[in-house]
Amino acid sequence: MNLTQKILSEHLISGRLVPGEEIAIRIDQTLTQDSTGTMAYLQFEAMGVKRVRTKKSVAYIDHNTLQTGFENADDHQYIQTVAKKHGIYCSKPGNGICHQVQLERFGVPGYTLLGSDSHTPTGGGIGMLAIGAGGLDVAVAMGGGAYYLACPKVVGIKLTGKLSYGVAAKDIILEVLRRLSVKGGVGKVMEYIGEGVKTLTVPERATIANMGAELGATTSIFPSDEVTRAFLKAQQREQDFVPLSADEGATYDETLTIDLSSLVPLVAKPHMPDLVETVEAVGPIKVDQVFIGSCTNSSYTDMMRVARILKGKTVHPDVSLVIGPGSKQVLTMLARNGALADMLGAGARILESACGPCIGMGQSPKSNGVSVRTNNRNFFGRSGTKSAGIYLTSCETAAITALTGVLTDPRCLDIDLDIPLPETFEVNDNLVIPPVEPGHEDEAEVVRGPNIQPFPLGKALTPDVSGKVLLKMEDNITTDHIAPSDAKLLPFRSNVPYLSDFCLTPVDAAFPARAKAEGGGLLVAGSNYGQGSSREHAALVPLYLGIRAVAAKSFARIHQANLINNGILPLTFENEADYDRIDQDDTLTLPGIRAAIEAGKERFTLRNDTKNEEYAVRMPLTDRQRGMILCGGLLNFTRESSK
Ligand code: MIC
Ligand code: SF4
Repeated sequence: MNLTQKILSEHLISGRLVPGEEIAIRIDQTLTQDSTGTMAYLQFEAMGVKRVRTKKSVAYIDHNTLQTGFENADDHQYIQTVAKKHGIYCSKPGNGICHQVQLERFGVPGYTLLGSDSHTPTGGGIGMLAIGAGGLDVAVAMGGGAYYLACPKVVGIKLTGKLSYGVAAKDIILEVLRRLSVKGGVGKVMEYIGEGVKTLTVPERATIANMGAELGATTSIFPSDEVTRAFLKAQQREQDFVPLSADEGATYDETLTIDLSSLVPLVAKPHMPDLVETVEAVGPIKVDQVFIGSCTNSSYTDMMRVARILKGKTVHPDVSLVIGPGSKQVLTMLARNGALADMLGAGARILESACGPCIGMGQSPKSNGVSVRTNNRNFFGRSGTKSAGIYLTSCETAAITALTGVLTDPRCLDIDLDIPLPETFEVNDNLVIPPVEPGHEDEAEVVRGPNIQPFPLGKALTPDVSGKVLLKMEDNITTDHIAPSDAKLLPFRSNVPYLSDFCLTPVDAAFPARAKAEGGGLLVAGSNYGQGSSREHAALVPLYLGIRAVAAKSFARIHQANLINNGILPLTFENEADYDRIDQDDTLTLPGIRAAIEAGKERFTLRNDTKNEEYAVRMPLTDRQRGMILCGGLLNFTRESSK
C-alpha cells in the first residue's frame, strides 16, 4: 500500500478504497479558523452536541485580526467562549496562522485532520492526512461524525536530486502547478516519494503540501521519517513521532518525476497560481510591494533566510516590504536571535503573526501596483486592489526583489542561505486557551455580540426547479469571485444577508441586484467552478439570493460538497458543448427533478425554455447526499434523520 491508502484504511468507517467511490473516514483532529469558524460553530451549536468527540480540536483566530470596528472582536469572543464550552482549544489572535501552529504544536503523523480551511493539507508535511472542508463538515466531525469524501486517486510525485543554490521548496510546488494546472489535482492525493524527499526539511515539505491546495487536490502528503522526528523533537514532542511510509513497491494511480537539481526560481503571474514561468523569463519588472509571510512561507527557516538576505541592506526606495512571521514561536525566536532587528534595520514593516495581506486584511497594493508575495493565491481582486497584479514566489526571490526594486533571480546572491533547523524551538503555548473540564460545559457561557447572526437554512427540494440564468461564467471561477473577502467584507462572515450584496460582483457588479429582482434563479459556469477557499459562504450567499442550481462543466471538490451540504444542485453537462448553447437570461427548467432524484437517477433533463432545447446533465449522488438535496441541506437532513 502507499501511505495514503494506509492512513485511509486505518480510518475507514464505510466504503471501499476504490477511486471515485464514496468513503467515510474517522477524524482524529479538527481545526477551524475565525473566518469560517463563526459559521462552523453556529452550525455545531445547532447540532446540540455538548463536547467534541475528536482527539483534539483547535479553534484558531488568525484571519480577521484587523479590528476596524466591533465586528471582528465580537467574532473572536464568540469563538473563544464557544470553544471553551465545548471542549475545543482556542488559539488566540497573535499566536499565529492556523496551519503553521497546527504543524508546530499539534499535528501527529498518521492522524487524520479535517479543517475548515483549504490549506489544512499543510499537515501533510509531517505525514498527516490533512483535508480541507466546509465548516459544516468540520462541525459534524467535531461531533464525532464521519467525514464523507470520494476516495481519491493517489499520485506518486517522485523527487530526485537536490535543490540548487537559490532554488526553494516553493519552486517545487510552482513547478508541479506549471505541469498539472489548478485543476490537475482534483480527486487526487499527491504523495511525495523518492530520494529527494530526504533532502527537504519539515517546513519545506509543509510549503509544498500547503500549496497543493492550488492544484485542487484532496490533500498532499510526505512520509514521516528521521527528518520528521528531528522536527518533532525540536518542538519538544518527539513522543508524537511514528515512522510512516509507503510499502516497498507500492503502486500509484499516476506518477510524476521531478528532478530537483534541474529546477530554477519560478513565479506565478497574475491572476492564477498555475500561470508559472521562470523568474528569468518574466524579467526585471518594477515592483511596488513585497509581502513575505502566509501559511505557505512563514516558518522560522524561511524567515531566517530572509533576514540573512536583508541584513545590513536597505529596501529599495520605491518598495514597501511587509513581513508577517507565521507564529508567535517564529516571531519570538527572531526577536531573540537578532534577525528581527536585521529585518527592521533594512526597512521591513513587521506584521503580527496572522494571515494579513494574503486575505486582503490590510496592505492592499496601490492602483495598478505590482506586488511580489510568498503566499499561495493571486486570484483577481483578492489583495483588495482590483487593478493590482500579484506575483507569487519563494521567500528568497521576494527578499532580493525587495532590495533591488525589480523582480530578481536569487541565484545572483553570494551569501550562505543554508539555515539548519534549530535543535529546539522556543515552546510557549500560553496563548492556547484550554476548554472547561468534562462535566463543566453547562457552567461556561457563550457570548454573542451583535455581529453574530443566524445562518440561512435551505428549503426542501420542490417537484420542479425553474429559473432564469442569472449569470454565465468562464472556467476557473474561484470562491473569491463568488463570496469576495477582504478587510471590508471579512468582518461580516456571520452576516450572510450583508455578504449577499457582494456575491459574484468581481464577475458582474449587477449580479446581486439582478438575483434579488428575479427572486433567484440558476447559474451556468465553465470548468473547475468554485476552486480555492473552503468558505461555505460561497454556497450560503447564493442560497440566500435564491440560487437553486449551478450547471457547470466541472466543480472544485470542496465547493461541490458545500453546495450539496446547503441543498443547491451541482449539475455537470454531459456534453460540454451544451454550455455554449445557453445564454444569460435564458429560462431553464429541471422538470420532475425531485421525483427523479427520489428514484435514484443521476442523469437529468435540463430544458432551455427560451431556446426550446434539452440538454443532459448529471449529478451522481450517494444516498446520504440524496437525502441532503431532498431536505435542503445537511442540517435539515441531520434533523430529519434523527427524528
Ligand atoms: C483562503 O486562503 O482563501 C482562506 C481565507 O484561508 C480560506 C478560508 C476562508 O475563506 O475563510 C480557505 O482557504 O479556505
Ligand atoms: Fe490565511 Fe492566506 Fe493561508 Fe488562507 S492562504 S489560511 S488566508 S495565510
